[in-house]
Amino acid sequence: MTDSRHFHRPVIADIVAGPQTTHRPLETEEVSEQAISDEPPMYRVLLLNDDFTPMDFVVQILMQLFGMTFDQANVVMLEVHHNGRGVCGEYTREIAETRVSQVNQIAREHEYPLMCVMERAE
Ligand code: TYC
Repeated sequence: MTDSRHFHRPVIADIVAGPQTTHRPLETEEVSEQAISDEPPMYRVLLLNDDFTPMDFVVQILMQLFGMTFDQANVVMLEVHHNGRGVCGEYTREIAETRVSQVNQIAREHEYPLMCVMERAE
């Protein structure tokens, strides 16, 4: 004759607590170590201030090359104008390099000294 009290039957509390292992489900905001190491390094693309490039030109660059709205572009342009530098966006290395080249090439074609650079993000 079997005494069922000696066997552990799952009860509601067990189901709510989940499996008692060292692993637990990730919270929605968490990212696993594996996922982080799989991500490519990111680079910030920055515009630098100068005294000669027209504000309108900078705004057009931010809209055309960085997909900003007119309002977003004005915020970033004024950030650069007042603080010396501002972030256009964060990209993987090749995309960041392409954006930097495009900005610098267009600026040179218009004979403006506008400078665009990139740096590793975090
Ligand atoms: N300082 C420039 C001016 O007064 C405007 C400017 C803004 C230039 C941003 C470069 O990245 C820049 N005309």
